[in-house]
Amino acid sequence: MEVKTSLLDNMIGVGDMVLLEPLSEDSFIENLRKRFDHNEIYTYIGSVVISMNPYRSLPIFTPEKVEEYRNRNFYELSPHIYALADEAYRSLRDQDKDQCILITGESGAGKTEASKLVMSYVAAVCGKGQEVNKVKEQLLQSNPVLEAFGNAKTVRNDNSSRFGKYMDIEFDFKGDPLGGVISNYLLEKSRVVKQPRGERNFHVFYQLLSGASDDTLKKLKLDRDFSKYNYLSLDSAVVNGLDDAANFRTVRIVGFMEDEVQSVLELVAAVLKLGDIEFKPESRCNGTDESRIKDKNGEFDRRQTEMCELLGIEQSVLERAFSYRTVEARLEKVSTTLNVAQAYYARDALAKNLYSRLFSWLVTRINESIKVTRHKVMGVLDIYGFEIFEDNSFEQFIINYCNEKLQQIFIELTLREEQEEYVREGIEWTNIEYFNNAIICDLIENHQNGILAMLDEECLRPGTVTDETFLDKLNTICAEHQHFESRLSKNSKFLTDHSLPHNCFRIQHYAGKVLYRAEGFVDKNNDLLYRDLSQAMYKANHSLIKQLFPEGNPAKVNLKRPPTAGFQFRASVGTLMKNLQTKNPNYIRCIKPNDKKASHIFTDSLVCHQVRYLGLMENVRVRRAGYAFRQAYEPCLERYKMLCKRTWPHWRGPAREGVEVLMADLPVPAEEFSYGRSKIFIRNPRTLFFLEERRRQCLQDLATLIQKIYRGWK
Ligand code: AD9
Ligand code: MG
Repeated sequence: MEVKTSLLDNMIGVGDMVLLEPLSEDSFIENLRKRFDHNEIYTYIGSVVISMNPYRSLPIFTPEKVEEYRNRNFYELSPHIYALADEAYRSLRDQDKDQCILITGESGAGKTEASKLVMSYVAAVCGKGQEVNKVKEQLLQSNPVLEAFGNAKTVRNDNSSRFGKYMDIEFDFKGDPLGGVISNYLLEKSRVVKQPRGERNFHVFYQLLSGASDDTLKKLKLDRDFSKYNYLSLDSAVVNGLDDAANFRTVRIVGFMEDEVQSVLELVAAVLKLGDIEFKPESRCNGTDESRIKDKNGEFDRRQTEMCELLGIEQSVLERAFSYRTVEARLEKVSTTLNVAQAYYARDALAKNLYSRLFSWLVTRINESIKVTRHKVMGVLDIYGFEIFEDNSFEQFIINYCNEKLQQIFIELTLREEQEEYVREGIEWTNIEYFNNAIICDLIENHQNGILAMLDEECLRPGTVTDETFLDKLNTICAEHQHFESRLSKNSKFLTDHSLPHNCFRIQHYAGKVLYRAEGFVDKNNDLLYRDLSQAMYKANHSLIKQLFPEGNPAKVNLKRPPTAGFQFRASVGTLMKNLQTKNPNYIRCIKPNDKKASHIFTDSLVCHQVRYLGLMENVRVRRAGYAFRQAYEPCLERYKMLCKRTWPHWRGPAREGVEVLMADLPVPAEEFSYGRSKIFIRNPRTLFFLEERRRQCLQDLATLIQKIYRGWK
């Protein structure tokens, strides 16, 4: 492990924050800015990589760069995401340690790009050959497909991930890739039917309409014009710098049959058409209104017919499913008519379910083509980043909960790792104060009185359940929690804010306060699809759609409620965390330099906020608490042996003794360093600077001497 001068170069800032002198929040941010201005977007905190989003393409991801970083030690070259990828890959291959790459940061900070860089680096340096290349292609090709179906333009990010993704890449004993497994987490399906202002639906809809051939569109009975479809927002249908048509051509689903691709596209088209079915009230003789499809034999009817043709569903079956709701209780079946609002609700619920089930099916299907028996594993986690919008709903609550969990695992693992290294090396450990967000995770996920548990309790309670009753429950139970705020929590000795809107609650997350509107929580958590609709879908003469709605099979009468959305999410996040804890973690902490999606702009306040909530200062402090710097004995002796006559030019003996002789010869106080089992630990960065400065002088003296001798000879 060699300390390159680039780590200490003052012009471009220090490459490792652990070596920053003096250390303060200001100097930390100044260092990031200095480096950002010099296109140095990566900086270390020990082995953690901070990545600043440059918002433009930099020439630092070339095949030559890959070669430069290949098989080199972490600190040998200037900080780069490739150094982390290489380190993780080599310890997987050579030391048999399963790895995971944890990428965090807020929306638009560069997580997805970072995950792709790691994957492409690993693909470039691992084995070659026809079979291996095929596996690599399949693994890399899953990205554009999942991004087309799972990403969308939001106000924060033109390519925002609206689902969480964890991919295990599996390797054989030689370090050649064999395949992988992808897990997906809760797709934000509400986007299918409605998008916030300035945002779009999922990319695939726009890609299909602008990129598919005329022939394909004709088969799917689709029109190129976005404005024809209710589900596609118009105010931001075209995104600068995003070429939907070109992207559609890159979305090849490797390993899929021709007819499977056709089925997938049919379902995408069906969702669009579903959005265009409209309803009108029809008065019944008993004075109630019943919903009917608008404009019988006209335009809306035509769209419904086309949709039924695409999916092989009889029109009368679908019509009935949009007009009635059957509730089955034991042996009885009761049918009630739907009013117009309920029919729209049913239509949107069907569209959301259709799309999200199609998405999960895609992941399962991709997994089938890349799955193998596990050997060594490298996991790459790329989830949706922390989100604070003006209007935050159930989706943001879930996304932010997931980020809370990741922050928690970061805290646990970095501290644990640090502690373990000290124990391993036989060095005394001193405790560090830090903010532990376990308390916020508990507020959300506690099985008895966490917010998710209360939401589930409300959803399962008989009687009238509304978002207000849910909020009331939160107000009574969470009022005593120091990270929960509401207007009505009367007895709270903590956070009571009477200016809060009455239908909201606020959580003080590790990354900032977020105001959530309770509206829609109950409905989204319930995620109900009327049984009539799933049965109608099951009756379709279309094998893919039949597969997506197994509960519609009349032979399978299951009166048990499906688990709620929140319950499923909590369970899958729990499994993910357990999985991550068994692996050796590698961290990439992404930072967004500005809110304008622009290059060259570094907004101090925005960066400062992220540095704070990502706990980066604490991270540096933990790293420096005992000893700021550590280095294995061999490379340390190699680098500094010229500073002592007894070790220069060769030391014949164990490296550790050489380092001890060397340090004893230098004017460095003994309390400044400690000898571990395999490494020397240096307490203060200044000591390292001193060693470096001495070394530089030595080299200079040596060069002068050589010149003199050379001149003498001449
Ligand atoms: V979200 O939580 O999914 O909304 P991410 O994933 O953190 O978010 P993403 O990786 O999608 O953000 O990056 C946002 C945009 O920043 C990209 O579309 C690129 O235009 C830009 N970006 C990010 N990283 C890089 C990079 N290393 N080089 C160039 C980058 N541009
Ligand atoms: Mg992303």
